[in-house]
Amino acid sequence: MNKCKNIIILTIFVMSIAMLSALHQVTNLVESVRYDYDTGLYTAYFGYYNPNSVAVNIPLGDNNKFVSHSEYDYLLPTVFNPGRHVNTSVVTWPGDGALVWKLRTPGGTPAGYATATAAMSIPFHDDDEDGVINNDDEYPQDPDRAYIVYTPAENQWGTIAFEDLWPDKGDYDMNDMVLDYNFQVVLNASNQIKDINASFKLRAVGAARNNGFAIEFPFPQSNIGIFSGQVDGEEYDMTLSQAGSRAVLRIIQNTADLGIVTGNGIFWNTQMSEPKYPHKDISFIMTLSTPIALAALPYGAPFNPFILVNGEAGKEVHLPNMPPTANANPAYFGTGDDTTDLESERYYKTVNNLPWAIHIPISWTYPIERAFITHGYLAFKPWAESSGVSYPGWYNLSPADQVDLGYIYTK
Ligand SMILES: [Ca+2]
Ligand SMILES: [Ca+2]
Ligand SMILES: [Ca+2]
Ligand SMILES: [Ca+2]
Repeated sequence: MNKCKNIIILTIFVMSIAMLSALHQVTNLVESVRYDYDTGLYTAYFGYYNPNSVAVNIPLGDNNKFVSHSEYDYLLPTVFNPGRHVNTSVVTWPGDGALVWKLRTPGGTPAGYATATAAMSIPFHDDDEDGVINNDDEYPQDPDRAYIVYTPAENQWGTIAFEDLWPDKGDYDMNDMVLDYNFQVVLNASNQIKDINASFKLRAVGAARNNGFAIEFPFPQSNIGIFSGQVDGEEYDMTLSQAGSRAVLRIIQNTADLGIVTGNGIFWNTQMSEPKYPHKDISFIMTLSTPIALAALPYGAPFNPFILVNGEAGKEVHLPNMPPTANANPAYFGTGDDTTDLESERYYKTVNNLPWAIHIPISWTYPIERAFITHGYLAFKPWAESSGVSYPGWYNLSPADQVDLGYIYTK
């Protein structure tokens, strides 16, 4: 019995060694250093890249510390999630010597320390010589990057919500897929897009159908140099493809793929009587091989998002006034309640201009299952019918007389 136990322990020990030796070193880096003229203090932004598919724990101490500045050690991460993470430590210091962060992954290859050094940046110098002075440059050490444009704004979420019964209005509850988003578009000194990074929170799936979610970008797939996607901190296989001259990124293959089960009258985060599940964190990073001028694009962030109804490749539902991709099946256009007409560039609206998808610059409180959006948000219909002229703030929970909370998911 004891021998058997020893063998098991030995096996586990050998497996642990094998797993450890397969670990790659987590690398740390300085994203930027800023100088504040008012306070005379410097602020360093650190990040890291964990190339492993698992999170790596590195406690503070010899393997994870600032050299000669241990007073800031508490700001360092100790859990390193897979993938690239930016601005994970923000340290403001008086410039009494460089901040040097040393990091060693136990058992990681290559062995030894990874080092990230934040030197005092002279604010009006242009260290990377990209034409943007250090203090205006979000990436003062990177000549390929200078600015970040956030949509809807830094540290703010917007919402995209879909109705999947298109081309019919159906129950028009606009909660069949609800995602919050924040886009970070990184520009070089010439205002050309270098990276497109995005974060999403999948908040609701009020659909019996198993829908997919994708975004079309106004440039070809061949211009995407680096790409990776994640769901809940794990690598997730998002597929890139080409539709006509544009790239399509399938972010969610289908909602069942994310472990979301609906049906038999039960939906995901749209019924007040059912449990509320934590949202799914979804993100991607994309780097373009050849930067393209932001001003030359037909549309910017959040670009051209759409759902694929029941995962059907050609059955796309886009925001109003946004075109279908070249892969959409035109047989649906102009059927049911839809009045899409490609020739006159009229897309995804009813005859009264009601849409099947909406884009809102805040994290929106959406309707409950099978409640018409027009019943929950009384100003929605006149807003849509006026093509956005009347009631531009229709999506807010105030004033109270424009909202019926009995039809809204407030859980
Ligand atoms: Ca610069
Ligand atoms: Ca730069
Ligand atoms: Ca619906
Ligand atoms: Ca629904």
